[in-house]
Amino acid sequence: MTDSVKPTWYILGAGAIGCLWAAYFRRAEFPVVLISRTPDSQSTLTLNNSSGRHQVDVSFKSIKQLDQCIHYLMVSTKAQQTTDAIAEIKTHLAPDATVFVVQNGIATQHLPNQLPTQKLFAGVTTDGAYRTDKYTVTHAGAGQTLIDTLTPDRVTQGCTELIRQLPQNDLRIEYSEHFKEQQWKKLAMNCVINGLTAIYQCKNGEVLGIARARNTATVLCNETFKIIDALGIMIAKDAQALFKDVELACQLTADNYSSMYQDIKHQRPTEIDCLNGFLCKQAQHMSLPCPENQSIVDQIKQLEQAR
Ligand code: KPL
Repeated sequence: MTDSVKPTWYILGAGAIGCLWAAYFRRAEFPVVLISRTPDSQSTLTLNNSSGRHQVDVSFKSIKQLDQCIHYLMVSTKAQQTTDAIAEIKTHLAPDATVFVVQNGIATQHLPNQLPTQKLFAGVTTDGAYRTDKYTVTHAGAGQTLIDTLTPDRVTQGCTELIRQLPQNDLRIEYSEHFKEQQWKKLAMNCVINGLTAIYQCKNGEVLGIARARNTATVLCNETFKIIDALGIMIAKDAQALFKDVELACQLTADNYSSMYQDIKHQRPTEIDCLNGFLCKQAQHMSLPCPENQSIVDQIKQLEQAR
């Protein structure tokens, strides 16, 4: 493929991150199809970011409406939906398609078996984004997206070949040599920020200013660090360093509403089982106590049920 020919990216999961990337793909002149659950006649997305308000044209399609073979697929569904979403779209994928999964949580290990011939990449992002309606997304915190391949045996130039096909002008996208550690560190940060912002119903930049939330964040960092450390994964020097990482993420995405806050607000299922719930399971396997993360799970489940 020559540099001037930009591939069409299909995006499965039209939430905040899916819409954000769709808008940036379009600004970088890639054709984009956003795959949504139901057929949609809409063809524009509005993006609000630090440089203003931008309208981009995007094609919306349901899986049933897909009539072309997909060569480039980004998956930005909720962590718990990824396996089912990929199963649904699998027959539309070219055997050598590039599939790029950007999600919270750790559950990407099984994907090479689910898609045995495609080139798979995973990403973790600290970009903060929220939608004010289905077609309007705000980029509320400029973070970074770290990527790595999940199938090194199926790609020739590792992540460079993927990065060339991504919107690099507006987003910071980098290959990470220590991707596994980054994925776990992001999980740890999500275990602290997401639940607390949903419970205290505040923006990321406000949560550590609430005394009780700050105290809970400190004990959550201690517990989370111990569990991940016991798994032999080095995400930070110590629990204090993890707290500093959380603090920085909150500052960088100060104006953002975390994905869990948004899920509770819009009465959608949250990712709690793939975040704090997942961490509690790891702790149980090692017979380690996990009361702080369990308490976040319980409080979020209560909020989900209160719908
Ligand atoms: O990953 C996020 C999320 O909301 O899920 C952060 C980085 C905390 C941004 O809000």
